[in-house]
Amino acid sequence: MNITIVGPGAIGSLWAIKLLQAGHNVSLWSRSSEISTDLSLDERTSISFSNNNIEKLSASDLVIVTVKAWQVEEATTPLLQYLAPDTILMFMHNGMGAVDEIATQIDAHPVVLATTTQAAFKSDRNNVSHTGIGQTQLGAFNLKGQQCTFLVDVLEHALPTVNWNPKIKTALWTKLAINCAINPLTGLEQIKNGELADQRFSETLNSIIHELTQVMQAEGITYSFNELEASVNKVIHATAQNNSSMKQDMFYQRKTEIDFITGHLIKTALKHQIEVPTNQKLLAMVKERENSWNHQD
Ligand code: KPL
Repeated sequence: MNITIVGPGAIGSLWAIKLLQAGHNVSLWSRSSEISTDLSLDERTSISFSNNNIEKLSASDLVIVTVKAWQVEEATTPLLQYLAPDTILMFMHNGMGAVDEIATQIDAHPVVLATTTQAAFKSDRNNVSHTGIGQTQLGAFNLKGQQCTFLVDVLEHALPTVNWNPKIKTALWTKLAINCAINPLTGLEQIKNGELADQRFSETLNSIIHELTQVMQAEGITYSFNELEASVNKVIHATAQNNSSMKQDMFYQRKTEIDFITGHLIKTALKHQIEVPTNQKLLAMVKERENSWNHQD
């Protein structure tokens, strides 16, 4: 297939290399003005990808957008004019709500949502490490997206394991719940994920999870408090040594994904008239920190 990866950060670069090694024609689209980008995975020989090539973009069968949730609109909409209507758009990022914001603009295309627990780290613009083996779930965003189950084979061959989930919303909410529990606290406290197992966080984590359970239930996703707590604890232990994406963003004083993680939870809670004070407080604290950097600029 002809595949373009939009936003080759850590996860995008990992998929670019794996898909190319699986035999596909892969090119990149990024903010950089260079016409080619060398990427090397786990310190092996570097591979040269063409970057920002309109001809290759126009010939794409599949465009995988791996930018952060808050960059989805600005990264995707300028590219639509170059795409054929049958080009498949796949979005893979933390958080929810970003694709809904551009739903009407992209509805002519088959649209697929992806969520992954593969972990990757980019030490600089050319080097990516595959730091954790995970699982990728795909599901349809629109009617045309339902015809794209074959993508499971394409992606599975490149970087297993990949599944089609007809209830992708449940998978996205489950990941969102884990991010709501782990990301703001690790970002604000600048601690590794594993430190959340400490007793001093149990009360806050309990109320985050309690609020999540209520909102998810209202959305038709029935997780009991105990089930959700178990899922969160499992990830805290499995990724104990990880620096969460929000911890890293806040360390480098970059804009965080909070609006599409905790922010999405709060928006949904409002819709159902559910009170979520703990999550609201965490959103306010992360925003306050973000604003303090902007004032310094
Ligand atoms: O997705 C993550 C992130 O850091 O954004 C978790 C699951 C919390 C792993 O670090």
